[in-house]
Amino acid sequence: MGVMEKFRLDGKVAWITGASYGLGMAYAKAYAEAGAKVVFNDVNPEHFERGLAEYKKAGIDAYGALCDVTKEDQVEKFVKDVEANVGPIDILVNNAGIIKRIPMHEMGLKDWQLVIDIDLTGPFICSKAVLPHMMEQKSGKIINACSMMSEFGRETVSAYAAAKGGLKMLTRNICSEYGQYNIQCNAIGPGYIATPQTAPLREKQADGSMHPFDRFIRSKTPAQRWGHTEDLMGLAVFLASPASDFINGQVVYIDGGISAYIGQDPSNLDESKFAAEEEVEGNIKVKD
Ligand code: NAP
Ligand code: GCO
Repeated sequence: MGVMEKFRLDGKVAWITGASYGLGMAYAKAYAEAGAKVVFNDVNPEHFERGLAEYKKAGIDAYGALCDVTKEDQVEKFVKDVEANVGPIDILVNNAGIIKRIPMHEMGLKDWQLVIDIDLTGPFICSKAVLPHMMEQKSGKIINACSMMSEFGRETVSAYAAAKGGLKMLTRNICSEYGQYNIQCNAIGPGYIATPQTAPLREKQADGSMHPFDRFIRSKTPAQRWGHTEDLMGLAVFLASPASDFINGQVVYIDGGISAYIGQDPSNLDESKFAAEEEVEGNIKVKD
């Protein structure tokens, strides 16, 4: 097999959880371009329908259904349904995730539990559902959505950091337990990417100036910009493809250099440099 062919996903069935928009949809579009049949789920019917329409518009024949990743019965039913209508799942991306930005001493147990359920227990439930087939066919790829918060803490995101730190270890454990079946489990660790999840951190202030967190992130990032969903597509394909068959249990950070850099004084940033870029990102800045 030629080296470029090793990046192809022809004939593979790729399930991306929570892929009606955002990073999940970017992964799904990349997989479709690489030859895979795309399968996705979501919980919000309106977002799901809009996602389905967007795939159709992009010329992608995606198969989807409503399914909550925290509900084992729904996930099992979804996987059976996919196996019957599309085929067994070769690639799983545990993408669905939420964040609650609440100081820990004010966070209710319900919010804590919801984040842990979706961001950590969801990947356990979905991985468990696809592993038997992957073990039987002696191949499979599981890709988890880690984060800067798999390594670093920050104010207000205790549950998210606990879940994403746990997900890093679940990644290593799936690798340890199922590597013998030629199953690779790795994680993508995105830095700060412009999606609806991070839109509140980039919103302009009432006086038109940059959000302080936007300034903070750019000053922490050598590239001085937020990531775009397209920045993650290459890695997502690589980790799903035969080109990464001997990479297992790794979190690959894709963060414009944040995790290598101590950062600079935010007041040194030249805000006018970013004005044009804001317009490009405008369409994904606000979650409806
Ligand atoms: P996003 O824009 O908020 O999208 C998250 C998706 O997950 C949505 O489609 C959402 O559906 C779905 N979802 C939420 N709860 C679900 C559930 N119980 N069952 C099924 N689907 C569910 O997030 P994103 O920015 O694309 O991020 C995707 C993943 O990457 C997340 O795990 C996130 O933590 C991680 N990540 C993101 C960044 C970043 O900077 N954006 C950085 C590092 C890691 P509905 O909205 O329809 O409910
Ligand atoms: C936050 C952000 C992050 C990012 C991402 C960083 O409030 O700090 O939402 O957690 O989304 O996970 O890698």
